[in-house]
Amino acid sequence: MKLDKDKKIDIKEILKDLESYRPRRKEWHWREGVGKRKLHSFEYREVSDGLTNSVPLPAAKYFDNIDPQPDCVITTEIASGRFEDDIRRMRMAAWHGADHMMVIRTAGQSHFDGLIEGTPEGVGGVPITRKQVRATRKALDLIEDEVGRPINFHSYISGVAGPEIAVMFAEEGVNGAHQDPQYNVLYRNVNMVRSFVDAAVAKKVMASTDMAQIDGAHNANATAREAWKVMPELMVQHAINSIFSLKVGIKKENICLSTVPPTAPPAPCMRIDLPYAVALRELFKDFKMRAQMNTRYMEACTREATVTHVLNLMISRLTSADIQSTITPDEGRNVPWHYNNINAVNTAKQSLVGMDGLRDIVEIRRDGELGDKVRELKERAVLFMEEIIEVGGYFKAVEEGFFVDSGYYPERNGDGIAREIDGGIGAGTVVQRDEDYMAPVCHHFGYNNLPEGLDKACNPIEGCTFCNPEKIVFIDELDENDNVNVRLEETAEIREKGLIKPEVEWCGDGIVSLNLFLPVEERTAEFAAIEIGKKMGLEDVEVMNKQVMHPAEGTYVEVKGKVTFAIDPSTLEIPEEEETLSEDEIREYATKNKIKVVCATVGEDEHSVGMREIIDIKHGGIEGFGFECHYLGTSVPVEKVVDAAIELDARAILISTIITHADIHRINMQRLHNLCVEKGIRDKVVLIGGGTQVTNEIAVESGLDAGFGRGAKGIHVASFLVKKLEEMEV
Ligand code: Z98
Repeated sequence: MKLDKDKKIDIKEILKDLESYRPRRKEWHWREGVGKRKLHSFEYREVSDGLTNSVPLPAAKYFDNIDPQPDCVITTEIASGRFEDDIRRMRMAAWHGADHMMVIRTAGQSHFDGLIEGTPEGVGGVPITRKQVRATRKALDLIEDEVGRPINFHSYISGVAGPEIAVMFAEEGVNGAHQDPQYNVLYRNVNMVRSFVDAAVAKKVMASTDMAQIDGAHNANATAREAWKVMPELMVQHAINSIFSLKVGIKKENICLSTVPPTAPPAPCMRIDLPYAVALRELFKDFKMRAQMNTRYMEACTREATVTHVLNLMISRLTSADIQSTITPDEGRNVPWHYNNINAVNTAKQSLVGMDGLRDIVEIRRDGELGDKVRELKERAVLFMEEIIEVGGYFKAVEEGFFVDSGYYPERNGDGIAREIDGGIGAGTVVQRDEDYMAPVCHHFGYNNLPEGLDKACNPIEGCTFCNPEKIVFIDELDENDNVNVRLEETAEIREKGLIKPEVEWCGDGIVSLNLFLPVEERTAEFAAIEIGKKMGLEDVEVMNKQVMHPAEGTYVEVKGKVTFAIDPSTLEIPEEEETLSEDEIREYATKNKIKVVCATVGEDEHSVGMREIIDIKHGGIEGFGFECHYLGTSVPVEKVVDAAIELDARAILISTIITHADIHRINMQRLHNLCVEKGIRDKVVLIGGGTQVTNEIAVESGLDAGFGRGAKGIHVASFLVKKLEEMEV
């Protein structure tokens, strides 16, 4: 199976024969070809191998459409709740440069005490099941062929079913996972002993397939009231999980610290966040850094979130992050939109490429303020660790509420999260293995009374599921109503007839957004916006974002709602697209042939702006492509324009006519054509009319070669001129 870039991914095809699908790769993949390379006329220093298929940044059209890929892995977090739509978003994200698909789990999955099956719909993420994972991995295998780069698939190993999930991930080719027992203890209230025992089992399994592991320290940052005060604790949390993972057998290069710049503007974030990132890099040398953007202070404004992200990216560049996470402002809006994922991936790609080689010209000053802060942070973290040992170890420290305390250690505010050693989910479920305990499976953590002389632990059972995947039991759907087949059936008409319905996260969801400025105060604006949405025919109208422009003058509001109709593409009348020549082709022709053009606003018309936009180099006008333009001004008689063309030996005449009263625009265009015929130059000059009411049709009917109306740009006119002149030469 191969994807066709002009066709949508066929989910039914992905679901076919899933029971026998095996992942082609299990290990994590860093980008290849990292280093220097030349693209267009630039020498890049921190890029990696390019993609075979991609969508470059919008401005790439000025640079031969190059699409340099930064050196670090770029993540997109996906949380729609329906895996069949997640897959489509992953494909879009991969084309824009994401190679790490992080799939958020449905709310509450950490409290399931075993694996769940089928493809139920989730809330705020997808239920992670074998079928969902296998189908996604299969789709990603096809997507990586399409973009020409391995893609890492990632989710979470947490909750009381952590070890089971780890095994399933290792079997199914999930390449990375969050795994940190402290997360369970602090945020999921899983018993601490159970959580650490489970973690050892899960980490051992993760190590067996070279999965990358991300820790959970950033959650303290996202939870603490004043996130910048938990910096010493974050380092302690990183240290506990990292050393634990290393001891269980995960390679250093697969252990990633989840680091988040702790502050965001209006805080002077660089002076706080950069020393923190430098301290981490130094303290955790040789481990990997997964840089996540700050979401603690994220509101629903995409602009604000993007600026914070870019500031975070500068820190990533300066401290060489290995994985760059991107989260969208949807976190603040509770709707994960396809294009906000893509925008966030592009923000990372754009910023990292824009800051390529920055450290070659800008140095981080280790002396003075930054160096002092780095040292201070390390000291606070080491003191924190010493106090943990002093009180009797990690479990005791948790019982005493050491973690997520809002004091800047060693200051304490007494508001940390405290847990009991014998409390929480799964308390009392850990029992010591009997002397004759035996589990004939590979990569099993801890004591195992295997018979002597075995070359593989699973020999007595002729292979475990890691060694013999045929033994994996694939369970299809368990719920006849809540599954992918039912959902696909509901949207079948859209796919089969190719109907067009707006969409933000799910096929056919019909959601659209409106941007409004309402000249009233905030609260009135909010309710007026909902009313406007309803009057426009939208259903389920909600305000997603509002921002006061001025308390009395007005409010900016973003609204979402649903449309109930679909468009049948066969009913659309789409005019054929005029192909524009490239800027280089136009420039070469115009300069080589020294093309002169006479331009004027004709009749009794004083408008000059439109014509100047088409001519002036500043606004992308035709003189920028090398045409020699002779602008005669406004209210110029048509006769004078034609005489000037003859005198200058011009190859084209551009007239602008804005006024349409009594059809004067048509009359002027006809007069231009007739005069050129009379004076014997009609077959030598290209005649073009322009103006807000002019269309190509009207201009051609009036005897000219082309007409350009609203929205026309210099390049359109220039391209037409070259094509027409070339045609006239033949
Ligand atoms: C992220 N956007 O880091 P549940 N384990 C760890 C986690 O950090 C998380 C989970 C498990 C963030 C997402 N992190 C937040 C260490 C979640 C998730 O309980 O199944 O939701 O576990 O990518």
